[in-house]
Amino acid sequence: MSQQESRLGGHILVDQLVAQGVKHVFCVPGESYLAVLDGLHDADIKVTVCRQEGGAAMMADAHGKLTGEPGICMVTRGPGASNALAGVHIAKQDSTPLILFVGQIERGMREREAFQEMDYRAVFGTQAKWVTEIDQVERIPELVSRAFHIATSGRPGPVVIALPEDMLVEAAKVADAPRYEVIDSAPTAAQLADLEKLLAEAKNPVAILGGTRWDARAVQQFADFAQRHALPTAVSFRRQMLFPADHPCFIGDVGLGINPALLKRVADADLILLVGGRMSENPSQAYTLLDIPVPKQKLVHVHPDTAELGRVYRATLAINTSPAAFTQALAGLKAPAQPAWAAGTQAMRESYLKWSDPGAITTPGALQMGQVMAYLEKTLPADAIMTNGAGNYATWLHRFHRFTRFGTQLAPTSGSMGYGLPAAIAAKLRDRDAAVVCFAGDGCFQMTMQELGTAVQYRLGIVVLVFNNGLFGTIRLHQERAYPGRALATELVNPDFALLAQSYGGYGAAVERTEDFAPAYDAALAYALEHRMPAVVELRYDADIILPDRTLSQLRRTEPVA
Ligand SMILES: Cc1ncc(C[n+]2csc(CCOP(=O)(O)OP(=O)(O)O)c2C)c(N)n1
Ligand SMILES: [Mg+2]
Repeated sequence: MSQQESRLGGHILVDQLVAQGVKHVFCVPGESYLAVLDGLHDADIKVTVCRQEGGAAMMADAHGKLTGEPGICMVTRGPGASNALAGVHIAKQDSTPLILFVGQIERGMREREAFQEMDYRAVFGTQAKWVTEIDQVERIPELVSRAFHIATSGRPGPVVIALPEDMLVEAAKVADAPRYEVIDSAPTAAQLADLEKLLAEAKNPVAILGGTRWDARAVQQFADFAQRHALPTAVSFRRQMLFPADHPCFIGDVGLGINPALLKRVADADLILLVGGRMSENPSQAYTLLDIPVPKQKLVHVHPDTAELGRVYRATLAINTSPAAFTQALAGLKAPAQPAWAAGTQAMRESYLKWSDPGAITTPGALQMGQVMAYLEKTLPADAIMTNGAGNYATWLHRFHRFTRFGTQLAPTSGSMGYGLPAAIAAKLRDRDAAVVCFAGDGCFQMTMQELGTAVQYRLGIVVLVFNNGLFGTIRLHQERAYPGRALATELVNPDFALLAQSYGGYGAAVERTEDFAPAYDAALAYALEHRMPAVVELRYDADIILPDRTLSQLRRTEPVA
């Protein structure tokens, strides 16, 4: 649009999105931002109308995770913004670039508690990297450009922009801002020399990969580096896609339910190379794995945000750069001819292979979860995108699925229930040829299952596996551990999920026995592909199954911890 022409605020805003490279917006409409919707009417931007703002914001987060570009979400004021907070919190904890646009009351009504009025700076102030309200229509290009830079640079995260309704219908003559550029830095030659020296002196190093600002090339470059150094490499909680599980140096994930041998391996290391991650509560095993503030292991911490370096752990060597820039510099590092730790890497690798073998798992009841996972592992294509929310069911995915490619995992490190379905929708909208499989607990699924309507509306052939144990199982597990026999508020009366899916126009089947899983899953997948409609397979399994290696009743018999 020519900068000589006068444009409506809502149209200027949409033109900025186009100028910043936005191709997709996730929204729930509201009367507060009609002028923006009007701008989107003629723009070259796909608009996905969602059923609830929490789902919309989660889709935007998933889009941000897959592309590295800010996911865009638009919601109305008060109630819409409140629902969207669920996704903003995920984007913060997951370091995902996301921009949430919120309709706002007219400027002249502020401070009267007008209809659905909220102070967005106060409401989102602790969750977003930046919250602003655009008061002058002429400043839309400046502030939107800034939002893209903030969301993507350093440690990526969410930005919230409130849009007063009357500002959006004012007109102005302003120029569009050019497309944003992600700000990066590179490790210095001195830092690389220090790293080379630390590696040369190490007897028992380990790498842990986490965070964002990775891409497929960075993953490959680190994998090559690990190979040259025979460096045992783990990934952080729910960051499995950062290192190929079929690589001889991959030794597992440092998260919840960690392989005890891996825990020991990290604790015993003399050098930890932490790339992109923060070693927050879950990977650090509730801040017990590394000493605070000075770990006994030498720590090389690579992170794109200076505020994260030295925040909890005092690193031996802190490098302020993105994983993508860091891995690019690794090719120049000299590798020791025959690292002393190579045999240890192989031993840890063997431990991982055993730990992640679903065939070795036996569970109570007629539906063997180990066999379910074994079948999926046999049939899933390497580029299948796997999504999940929160609940013990996710353990099956994260322990037994061998993630081998970047861009195949959408999992909230924030432990947000309800994430799997919206994430699967965002993944499929982006790549309609991709195989997309969502893992959802019965509790988890019911947080956002109304987005099945979105999946049907856009004809998205995703497969959803609903792990139905009739429980908020994770919480029941905690109750049985801490207050044995005193369960409350953790049992669920559920709908027939297969019928529910059918009522939406999708495919639905329920499975109760191991031998029925493969045909039901195959039929669901075939239906999803042929009809381009969501397919739900409900797994009804024994509620005693809570962990791959322990049942609820076993946990109940142990001593209370409280
Ligand atoms: C939005 C949200 N609400 C509550 C919780 C606390 N919580 C964590 S797991 C869980 C139960 C999950 O139940 P389900 O999805 O059925 O999985 P299961 O543990 O039974 O396998 C709850 C309530 C959470 N993590 N996120
Ligand atoms: Mg459950």
